[in-house]
Amino acid sequence: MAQRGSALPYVALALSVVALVVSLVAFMNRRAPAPALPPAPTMPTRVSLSMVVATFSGQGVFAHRWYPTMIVVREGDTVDLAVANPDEFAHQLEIPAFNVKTKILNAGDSERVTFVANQVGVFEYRCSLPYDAARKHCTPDHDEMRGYLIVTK
Ligand SMILES: [Cu+2]
Repeated sequence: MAQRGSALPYVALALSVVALVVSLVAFMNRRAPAPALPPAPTMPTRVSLSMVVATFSGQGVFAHRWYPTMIVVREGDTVDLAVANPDEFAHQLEIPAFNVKTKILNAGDSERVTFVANQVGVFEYRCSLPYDAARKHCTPDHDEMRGYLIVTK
């Protein structure tokens, strides 16, 4: 009977060892805490970009686009665009949702436009000068000269 009673300490010791091993394995596999992200800016910022008429050609394709084709800003940002037209045809940038429109940009012209991105959403910008070959206004791919301004919260 005394032998039966003496087994309990060994069982307790074995369980303790198992618990210690489990704890050690868990401790060694712990993950490093994720680095803290910088706080999101709360004050509106100014986004200054140069935008150009870009011409792409090759493999039978000849295309004109406003470059960059996509701009992402935060609501409240002041967007400052230096718009240039190095193309040989005239173009005109328009962002209807923000009442932004450059003058007609003839070959080599540039103009700076500034506006506040005061509404959230996805907004199109495009060339507002219809294709007119005789006047060297825009190009046959006029309708493709579109890009998107994305304004996030
Ligand atoms: Cu155009």
